[in-house]
Amino acid sequence: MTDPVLVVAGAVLAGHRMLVAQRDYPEEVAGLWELPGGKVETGESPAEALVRELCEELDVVVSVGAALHDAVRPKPGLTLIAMRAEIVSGTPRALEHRAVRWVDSAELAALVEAGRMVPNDLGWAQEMVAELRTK
Ligand code: 523
Repeated sequence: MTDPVLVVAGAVLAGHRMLVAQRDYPEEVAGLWELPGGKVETGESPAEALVRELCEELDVVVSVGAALHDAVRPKPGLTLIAMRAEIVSGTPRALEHRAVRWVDSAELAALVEAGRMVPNDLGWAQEMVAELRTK
């Protein structure tokens, strides 16, 4: 049996906007937008993994807050969680993605409606559409 994999993604917030990143691979999801993040490594907490991943992928330092509501289990042995985060230093740039952009509630809703978010992130995107609308 392979070890269970936990992936942590960041709902990086600034004012009434959230950061989304455009995947470059694999082919099935290339061009679609996601909450950036990656696999939690042995010995790391999810928050520590998110800090490391967003530094590697976006060249920013973040502080990590509360988890979003839903955990996603696309297949046995793979669990995805998302946590709120705020940038402490740096300006995000796409080191491993095609692009990054800040979206407000309406822009995020438009990505969802156009089928341009990665399928695993749809529940989180919907949660954040509602949350960003209140900011
Ligand atoms: N997802 C996903 N949504 C999402 C992330 C960050 C990841 O559905 N917002 C999925 C995609 C992969 C798995 O989680 O099935 C691992 O994500 P990935 O590839 O971003 O993780 P890394 O960067 O740790 O993995 P490597 O590309 O292998 O280094």
